Amino acid sequence: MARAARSNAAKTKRNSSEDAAASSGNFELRSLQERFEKNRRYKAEPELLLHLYEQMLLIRRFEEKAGQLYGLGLIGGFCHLYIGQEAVAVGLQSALQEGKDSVITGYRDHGHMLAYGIDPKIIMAELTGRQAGISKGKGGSMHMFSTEHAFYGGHGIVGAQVPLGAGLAFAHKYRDDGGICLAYFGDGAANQGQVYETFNMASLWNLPIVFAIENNQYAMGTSVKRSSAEIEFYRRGTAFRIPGMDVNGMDVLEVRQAAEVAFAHVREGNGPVLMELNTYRYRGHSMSDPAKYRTREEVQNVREHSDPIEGAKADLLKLGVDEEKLKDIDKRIKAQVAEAADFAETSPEPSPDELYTDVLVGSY
Ligand SMILES: Cc1ncc(C[n+]2csc(CCOP(=O)(O)OP(=O)(O)O)c2C)c(N)n1
Ligand SMILES: [Mg+2]
Repeated sequence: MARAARSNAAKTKRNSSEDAAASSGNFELRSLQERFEKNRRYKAEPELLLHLYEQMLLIRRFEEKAGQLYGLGLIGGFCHLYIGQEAVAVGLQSALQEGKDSVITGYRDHGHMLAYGIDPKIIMAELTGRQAGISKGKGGSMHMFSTEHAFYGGHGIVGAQVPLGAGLAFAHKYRDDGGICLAYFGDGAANQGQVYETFNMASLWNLPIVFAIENNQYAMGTSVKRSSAEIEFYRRGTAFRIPGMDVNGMDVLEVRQAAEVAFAHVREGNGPVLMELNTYRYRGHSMSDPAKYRTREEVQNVREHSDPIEGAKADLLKLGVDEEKLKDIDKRIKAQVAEAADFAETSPEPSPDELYTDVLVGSY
């Protein structure tokens, strides 16, 4: 009783216009999910679907090649592959306005760069530590960056990109440039405290940000069931009045449709949205993962029944696209990736002078 009285007293500290805003009908936790459920799949023209298919296939072939180069010792340090998750970056980023909107993610970032149409050669050159790489060969797999594309990394510290993403969203709002920020993070990162501090501030300040949780079911060797009290990650914004969306991240058209709904909401000035993209990584956490925490059958089952590329292929065939055409696309992409690997193996390493550039030194 005393507790209720205290909390009521605290509430009266708000002024009446704040109260009106807080209790207005604008906040409906399930409103976006309901809108999205009316029509879960984007109605793509065959040309667009073909384009999304090509992008997903490019990521798959690129990552397979990166895995091989790693095995040959040509890539040093960490390397986290995105195989299995392709529909997430491709579906979401296809609905962004490139250069105007900003993107930020963790260390599993090659696919997000490729989804933006960034040249595979300079991404592969980054992996092999060459001067021509997108971070001049000094960032490697986890630290890809391109201000030109408003792509702000590539972060090795789990969860760090979430508050940084809120900063980017704050800049969009402050500059009134009409952009939104798409901040990706994993199911493991979603258990960090800084994520919820960010949710609070982003919601309070009505920031134009989409929080995209790529739930690939594992954080290193720990399954979401072992680590998380609430495994419906899209509900995690509830306490902060952030509407959530539960999306099948293995279906590129479903991801695209959800993006349409979420991005429009954020662009209209309604504050953040939290999307959970349910997906799966086929490879280990990084190249050094022995994968003892799951069975081969589990992985095989997802590959056979939910593969995003096979799904898009089936849709294309239904739309009357010729199977031969799809085979030609695969050949072309394999050649493009082989060329990127050649470039990455043969282009020069950064000169020793580069040790002294892009380093922040200053007194505070
Ligand atoms: C602050 C911090 N803690 C721990 C680590 C070690 N670490 C690297 S990746 C990872 C798991 C993160 O899993 P998740 O967020 O689900 O992303 P995923 O790797 O599945 O894409 C951990 C614990 C780190 N890099 N940074
Ligand atoms: Mg994960």
